[in-house]
Amino acid sequence: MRRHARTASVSGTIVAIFVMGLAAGAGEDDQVAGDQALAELVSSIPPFTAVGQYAGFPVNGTLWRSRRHVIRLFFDAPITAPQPGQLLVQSLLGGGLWGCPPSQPYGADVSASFEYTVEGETVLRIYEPSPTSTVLADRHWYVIRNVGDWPGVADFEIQFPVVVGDADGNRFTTPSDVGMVNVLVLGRVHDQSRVDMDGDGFRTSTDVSIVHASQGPPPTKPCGH
Ligand SMILES: [Ca+2]
Ligand SMILES: [Ca+2]
Repeated sequence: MRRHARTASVSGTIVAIFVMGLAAGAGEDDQVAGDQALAELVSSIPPFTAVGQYAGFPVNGTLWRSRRHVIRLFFDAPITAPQPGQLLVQSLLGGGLWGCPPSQPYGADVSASFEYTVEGETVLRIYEPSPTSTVLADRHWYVIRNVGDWPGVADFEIQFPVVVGDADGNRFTTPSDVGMVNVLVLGRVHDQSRVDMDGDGFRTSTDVSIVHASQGPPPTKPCGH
């Protein structure tokens, strides 16, 4: 029998605390014959913004690249990699007939534009392989959702704004971000480095140019989310 967990509606940290609480007192569920425990989402890099959270979203909680985005989701139990469509990647829409909530809250699913690999059994790496894709647009909000189609994983909904150039993770792209990227030491960086704006694995003058061209505030979160 499949159990559907609640949709994530609090921060990743609170979810982690709640998950630990469930583990401590999960005797009843665990004793249900034939019940298969589902892996629960615990946290992510970058930190996600929860449903209903409009302000004060976490430091480094933006997607900062112009392309080749990398997101890691951390679970409390082993997982298998989803197929496109089992995990949904969609834009957040607003402005329905009555303004809020929107009549069509989500855009088209673009999960087929990403690759999914499992690291160490419990971490899902989501990677956009195309060096030219603009599937995730600057200054827009996106959601990653499991609505029951990813086997073995509890439902969740997590949200991220794209703020290209936000190296320091404060949601704005400013001269401070330029300063972080424009340093003398150029070269190879890790795959989730926030100074690598085009995701090619290196800090170069191209990254500096991208930050220069993307100065500005974060996008407003569409109402109803
Ligand atoms: Ca910033
Ligand atoms: Ca780069």
